[in-house]
Amino acid sequence: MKGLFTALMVSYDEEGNINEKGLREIIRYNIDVNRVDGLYVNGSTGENFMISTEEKKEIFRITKDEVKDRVKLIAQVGSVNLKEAIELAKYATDLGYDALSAVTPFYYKFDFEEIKHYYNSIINAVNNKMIIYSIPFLTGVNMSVTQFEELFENEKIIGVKFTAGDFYLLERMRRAFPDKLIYAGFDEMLLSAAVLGVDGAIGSTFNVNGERARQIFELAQQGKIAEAREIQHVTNDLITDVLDNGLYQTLKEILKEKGVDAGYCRQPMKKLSDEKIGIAKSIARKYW
Ligand code: NGF
Repeated sequence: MKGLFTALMVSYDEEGNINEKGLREIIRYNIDVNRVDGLYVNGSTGENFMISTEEKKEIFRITKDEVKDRVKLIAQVGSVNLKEAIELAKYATDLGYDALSAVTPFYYKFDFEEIKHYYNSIINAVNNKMIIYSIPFLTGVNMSVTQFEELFENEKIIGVKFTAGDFYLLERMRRAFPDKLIYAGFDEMLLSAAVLGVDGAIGSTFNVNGERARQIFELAQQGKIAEAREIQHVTNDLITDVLDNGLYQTLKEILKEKGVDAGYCRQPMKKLSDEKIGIAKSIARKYW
């Protein structure tokens, strides 16, 4: 389960329906061109928090059907509706997903006992493994090393997707949990996280920039930091341009430039203006 996982984009049509053909094209592009080790399905990048339970299941089903066993699959099943999370965990496990992940429960200010109950309830309901999805800047949930340790007491909880810029905490986690899987979540900080010894990374921009991400990660592992830094610089020029223009919409436009039917984002995310579509096309020309 180590390596680079694309946080999979989903193609939606103009009315917001799942575009199965487009989704399959995105999956194939990630396997054949980006050559990632796996896919992280129904994360933030899949626009998961704006879609229904049935749609989440459909995306899990289509993805597994397209991938078969060619790359590893992680199913993000987290939800503030714990019953939904358990239902999705069972569904993805039955489909044969290699691991589950769940975002820390958000919106309400859940205390740690509630968070622990949430993770144990999901993972103890299935015969599978759990990767905690920690993304404090969106959820407001900040956990300490001691709290992670308490969660990791459940042996089925095998790792964490660490989407934060706190490198002191990341170093402390690496030191404390040498046998747990730690995935870097911010693509713009991949090199720094790789230097600290993460086991892999999960990223939205890998949908288009998987090749550079692999170079950064592997060069860092070989200790070739100066070379890796040059590629991270180019990657971050790209990421800065993408973030300025609208993250997921721009990644989809770049995929379209590469011949992939990546569709539109789900409302309430807005469509790009014609001007911004033009900028996205120029980003695609600039970096490839
Ligand atoms: O998009 C977000 C959240 N984070 C992703 C990544 O952690 C994947 C990251 O790649 C993810 O969270 C998910 O799909 O569940 C960023 O998009 C990237 O570093 C640009 O900031 O906002």
